[in-house]
Amino acid sequence: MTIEKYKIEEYNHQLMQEHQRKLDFIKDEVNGAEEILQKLMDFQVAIPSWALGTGGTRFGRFGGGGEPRSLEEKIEDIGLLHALNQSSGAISLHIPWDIPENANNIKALAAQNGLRFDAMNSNTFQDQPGQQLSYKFGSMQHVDKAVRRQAIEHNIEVIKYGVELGSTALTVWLSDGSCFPGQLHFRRAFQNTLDSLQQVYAALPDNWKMFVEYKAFEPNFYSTTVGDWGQSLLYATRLGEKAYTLVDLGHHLPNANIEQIVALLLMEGKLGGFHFNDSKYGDDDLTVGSIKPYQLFLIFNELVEGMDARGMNHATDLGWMIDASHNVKDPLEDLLQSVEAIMLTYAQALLADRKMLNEAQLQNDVVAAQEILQAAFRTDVRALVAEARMRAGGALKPLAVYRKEKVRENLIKQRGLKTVATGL
Ligand code: AOS
Ligand code: ZN
Ligand code: ZN
Repeated sequence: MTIEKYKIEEYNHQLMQEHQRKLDFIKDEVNGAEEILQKLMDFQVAIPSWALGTGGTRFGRFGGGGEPRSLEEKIEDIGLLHALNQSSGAISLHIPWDIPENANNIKALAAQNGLRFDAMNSNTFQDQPGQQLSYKFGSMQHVDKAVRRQAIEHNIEVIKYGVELGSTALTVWLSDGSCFPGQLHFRRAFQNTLDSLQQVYAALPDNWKMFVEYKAFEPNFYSTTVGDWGQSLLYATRLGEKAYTLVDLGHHLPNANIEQIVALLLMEGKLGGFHFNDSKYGDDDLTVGSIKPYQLFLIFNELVEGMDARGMNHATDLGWMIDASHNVKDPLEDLLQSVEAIMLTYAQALLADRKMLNEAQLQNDVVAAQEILQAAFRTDVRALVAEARMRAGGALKPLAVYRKEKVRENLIKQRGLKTVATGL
């Protein structure tokens, strides 16, 4: 299903008066509105191919229907999101869930939908039908060299698919670790993992990056072999300049100061990519900004400050992706909400008066520092984000158009009620 451009324009037209009034107000309030608008238009967040279907827990899964049945349909779904918000112009694939049978056709379809290929993801956390050796006790950390070899070869194959599609990054998330004390020799697990990663790294094309994603727990519940940013940074540093740490917001122990982690990784030039989501407890993979919007703002504040300090391009120098799971919402509606939350928070971070903040910090003026940050966080930037979207050809209110156009109902009609997308 597609939504024609003229339809989006019609919906925008109906809202124009109200929008203009709000836009005039905010443009009056903030400095550099045009510059912010341009940055918002440039900023794109990749959608993972595995977030388009209903997610589940180990207790159950309640599908909503109309889920994409193939890579082509996944691209169509993301194309739809991108048509509405003009901020989801990239797709992140997972192998073997998304093996492209014909890379040229897939590339052409993505281009038609205005999408590029973001980081490729490997999968050594599940055994696939017909797979020779099991990952039950880990992949790259495994005590058996043959299992490690299998995991290495799989990652090299993922790079090969990525090259065909024009991707330039590999994200390695390992579920390796242990469930019980004594199960694993920590140093040996680290060394085996490093050695395996080194062999994958050696197969990276020159213009590629490798992202090493960390996670505190799950599916292993006693130790994780890439468990935190310290371990990820250690691997990335040992691997070389093409290797970076990837921060997934849901992968920390409770109350971790993620903004500080981000600041230091950026300082070291070792922050490579981001997986956005939100959580109340563990790796809940909830809609971005739905639980802790102020934390998200503080993270964006460090991202903008740290990237500017290094002269980095906000839109292209880091890999931005949503990594979420949708148990009760329509996945596409949830993704629209997540992208909106990211854009709003990015806009607020761009507003923060960094010069004043720096002065307050140097004066130890704690109250002023808080006021400056909260003034930005409390600014209603919705009209700015909507304006950027409209200028790029998107909808002022993407979610409203999605509902008015009865997208889910149409997808169910086309694809059926019982379809199940590959993913988690
Ligand atoms: C797993 O928890 C990680 O967040 C991964 O980035 C991702 O969700 C996974 O690769 C998808 O299966
Ligand atoms: Zn992730
Ligand atoms: Zn995760």
